[in-house]
Amino acid sequence: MTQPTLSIRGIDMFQGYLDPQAQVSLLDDLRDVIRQAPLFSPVTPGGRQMSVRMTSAGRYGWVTDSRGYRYERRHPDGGEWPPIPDPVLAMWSDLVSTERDPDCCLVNFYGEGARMGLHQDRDEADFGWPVLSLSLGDEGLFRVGNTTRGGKTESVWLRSGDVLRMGGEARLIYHGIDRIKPGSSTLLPRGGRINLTLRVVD
Ligand code: MD6
Ligand code: FE
Repeated sequence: MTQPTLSIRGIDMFQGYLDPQAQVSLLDDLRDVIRQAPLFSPVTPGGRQMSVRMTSAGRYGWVTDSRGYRYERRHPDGGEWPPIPDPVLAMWSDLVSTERDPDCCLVNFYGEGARMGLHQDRDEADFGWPVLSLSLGDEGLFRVGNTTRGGKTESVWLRSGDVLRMGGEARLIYHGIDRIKPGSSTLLPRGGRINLTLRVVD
């Protein structure tokens, strides 16, 4: 069992979980995913365009539009979501469970200026399963709050190759990305940050 390098408010961090070579290799797999299921700019139910662009792999993809936040079996363009890359499934087996695979691998892309407001991950049927996330590319400032809105928060920089596991009491903690640090990684030739989040949906 891999042990966390740091824990903040019950969220386990595995810093440097993926070495640079594994990151480059996974990036190739992600290019295939994005070729099959192009990144799109989601709009919140309230009508705001998100600054992050996204797509998914797996049985389900996470989407948002005027009809709400939800999981869908197909990409907004009508195509099927591609399979979750093997190295991502291996990470899940190591850090979460060998009992079942995740249903969804959400791919978030942050260009310069992109951010993600404080939110809970609560569109899944069973909060007994943790959410696992991997950061690639430029550093992102991750803010961690509480299981209810408001209160004090703490922040930590997520670097390329870092993994977070949000389970147990921490499963419904509010969290978000305040900003990225452009130029802090050379992994992506044109810069930016990619975050993968793995979830059991139903
Ligand atoms: C991000 N992450 O790192 C956004 N959610 O870009 C998340 O929203 C997230 O890192 C659930 C569990 C872990 C996460
Ligand atoms: Fe989240």
